[in-house]
Parts: sequence; structure tokens; C-alpha cells
Amino acid sequence: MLKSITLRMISAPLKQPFYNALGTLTEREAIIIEVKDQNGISGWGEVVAFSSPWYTEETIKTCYYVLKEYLIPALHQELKHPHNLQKIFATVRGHYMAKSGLECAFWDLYSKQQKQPLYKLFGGSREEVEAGVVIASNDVKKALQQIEVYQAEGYKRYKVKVSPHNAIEYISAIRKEYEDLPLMVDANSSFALDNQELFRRLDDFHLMMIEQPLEHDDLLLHSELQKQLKTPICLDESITSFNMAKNAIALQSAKILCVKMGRVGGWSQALAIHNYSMQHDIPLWCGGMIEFGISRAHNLALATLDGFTIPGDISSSSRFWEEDIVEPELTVVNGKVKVSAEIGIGCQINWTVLNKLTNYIETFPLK
Ligand code: OSB
Ligand code: MG
Repeated sequence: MLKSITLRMISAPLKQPFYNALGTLTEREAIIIEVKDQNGISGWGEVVAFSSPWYTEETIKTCYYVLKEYLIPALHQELKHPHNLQKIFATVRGHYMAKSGLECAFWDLYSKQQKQPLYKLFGGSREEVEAGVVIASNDVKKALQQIEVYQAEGYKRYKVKVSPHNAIEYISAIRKEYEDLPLMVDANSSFALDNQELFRRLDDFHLMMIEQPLEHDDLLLHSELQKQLKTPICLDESITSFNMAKNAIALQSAKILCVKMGRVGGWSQALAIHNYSMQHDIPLWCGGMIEFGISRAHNLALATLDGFTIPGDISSSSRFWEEDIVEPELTVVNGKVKVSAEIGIGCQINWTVLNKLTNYIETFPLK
């Protein structure tokens, strides 16, 4: 039997500003969701929408509203299995980021009730996961310095945020120093199909992939571009749900997909994308959202599944935060993260940090 759901609004400054083609981020808000059962066991989820709609339509405030007004009131104490959430959530169109936070909290709770590590529920087989990191700098020299630091930690994949104005400058400087670095770029939809010269030059840097070069909702244009490129396209922003992934694969809009559980609606959708992509030989990696330790722990569990063959945005807690809200913090050692053998998401709440970052709390008893 379920008891209550608690929403905590938190915020924390980033250690360094996060520069990308769409804007600059210096501060992160999130909603931390706790689902409690009658035995006092808690499951944890995190809403990874941003404070404003620069990257997805949803924001922290739209998520809070939809959770409070629609998703939480649709739940009841007798909810037996997290699988049943899909049907309940289908009464609300879209709002996948709000749904994801809540669904993730239920899966964590369920796996704790079953006394199992979460990743084992879904057949995850890896005990460690290869880690990738993002370079989101406004200066080539600083980007090179960051790569040097991350190389010392052994990261297996380097994703550089670029715009049409700086892509060649960044990538040629990096390739000059690191000929064989596993390198990719993320354009965050800032390129246009007629940037022919830019694509021709990028194609010569043996990049692992170009992430979301074109508009966030244009699968046809990506399909057109992929025909002209040697370098694989990876879709990020475009993959908002299982159906979008299915459509992108059918249209050959990308050769690789980035799965962000926090954006596609949680575990059920992420698993559907995983299974479908494996059937169609589309390699996957797990995308990050500059999130706190709870969402990272869910992502890490997702990345243990067989279809996730490319190192994702799985970086140490210390990449973004002075202190994370979980303990132990997520730590990359020799380019890998060990998957916890503990039940659920495999980490505890660091209450000192969580309380310090919390701006607002509301608890909803379940009827
Ligand atoms: O486009 O992949 C993106 C972070 C926030 C919003 C969008 C993106 C990102 C990242 C991932 O690049 C960073 C991370 O969490 O490691
Ligand atoms: Mg991206």
C-alpha cells in the first residue's frame, strides 16, 4: 500500500557555466519526487526539465503543475505495479518529463520492495558502465584544458558543444592535440541543411557522430542530411517518445539515438525505445540533462542494458556539483562507473545536502 508523494523543489549553482548553441546555464532547478509506502520505504525520482523552455517545451513549473493537478490525483493507494502507470498517464497527453520523474520514483520503490537492484529488474547485465563527458566551454583553450583533466579520469567519450560559428575552430584545435580521441559534437539544432561547407569539413574529422545538427522536430531534414554525410547523425532533441524514435528509424534520420529517460517519459518508454532500436540495429547511448544524483542513478541503471553500446553522458557528480544530493556520489574511475549492488537505484539520499538545496516542499497523501 502506498502512503504519500512528496515534491521538493531544489536549486543549485553549477560549478562552471554551461555554454551551448542555445544559451548559457549557471544554475539548475529540479523537482525531487519521493513516493513512500506504508512500511516507510521510499522510491526516488527527479524531474529534469529546466527553469525555462529553451531545450524542451516543458519547464520545472509546468511539470509541477501537471504533477499536482493531474498525475498525482490520478493515483491511488492500491497501485500494485509500476507497469500500471502507463495506462493512468495516458489520460494526460505529452508532459513526458513530469511523467518520467514520477514513474522513476515508482520503479525505485518497487525494486526496493522486491529487494533487488533496479537495473536487474530490466535485465541489465553490466556491472560497470563506460563514462562519457561533455565539454561546454566558451573558449577553445579552456576546452582543451578540460579535455586534459577528463582524460586523466579516463573518460571514454568526449562530446563538444558547438555552433556553426565555432565548430571548425574547436574541432580542428582538439584534433591537432588528440588525433584519436573518441570525439563527437553536439550542435543542439543550430546547423542548417545548407551549411554545406561546414558539414563537408566536419566529415573529415572522423567524429563518432554529430548530435542533433538540425531543428528539434524535423525528422525529414535529418534524413536528407544523413544521406549526404559519412559521419553518423545522432538524434537527441527529436527523440521525445517511443513513437518519435520509431519514426526516426523508419525515415533513416539517424544512425544512432540518444535516449534521455527524463525526456521520453520514464522507464517504460526508454525500454520500448531500447528494445525496438536493438531489433533495428541502432546503437544507443544514455543522454544526460545536467542532473542530480537521483536521475543519474536511473540513467546508470538504464545504461547497463545491452543496447547501450556507446558511452553516454555518465559523468562524475563532481563534473557539475560541489556536492550531490546522493551518497555515495557518482564517481568515474578509469573511465568507468561501478553499478551498485544495493537495492533500488543503489544510493542513499544525502539529507544534509538535499535539505540545504530545497526551496519548497509539498506532500500529497494517497487516497
Ligand atoms: O543537448 O545533450 C544535450 C545538457 C542539458 C541539456 C541538453 C544537453 C545536455 C548535455 C548533457 O549535453 C550534459 C550532461 O548531463 O552530461
Ligand atoms: Mg544533445
